[in-house]
Amino acid sequence: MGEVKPPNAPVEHSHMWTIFVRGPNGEDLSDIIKSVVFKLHETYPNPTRAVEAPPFELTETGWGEFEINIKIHFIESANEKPISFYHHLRLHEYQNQNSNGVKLENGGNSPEVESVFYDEIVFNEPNEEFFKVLIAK
Ligand code: SLL
Repeated sequence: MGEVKPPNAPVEHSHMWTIFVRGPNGEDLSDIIKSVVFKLHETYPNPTRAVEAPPFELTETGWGEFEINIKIHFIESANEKPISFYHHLRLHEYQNQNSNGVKLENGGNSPEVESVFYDEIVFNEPNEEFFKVLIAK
């Protein structure tokens, strides 16, 4: 976190992190997604966080490693079951290093690390209304 550490963040929190669900080009998916529920490690206050509007993302501070459960609820008219999966968060001290693990001279601590997964959701036999929404994208 360095100097951006929020004044109310507990001392043991080493990182600020953001988790998000978005289109492959960063596009807003609110015409397809109604809400995204992120279930955080049980040590967080109110660990079940529902994001009901875009951007479907959440920023927190923390430490260590833990799984985040992500549940995507689709728009009501789609009549599709929510999908649920996990993202493993690793909050450690990352350093710029080459492929042999040798630290780079000008590296130092990298201020930001990204771990982004691309996935494709296939809707089998979507209803007519949802089909129109999907092909309009
Ligand atoms: C670990 N098993 O030891 C994990 C636990 C828990 C992280 C990590 C926030 C809440 C708090 C938080 O980051 N919890 O203030 O504890 O790596």
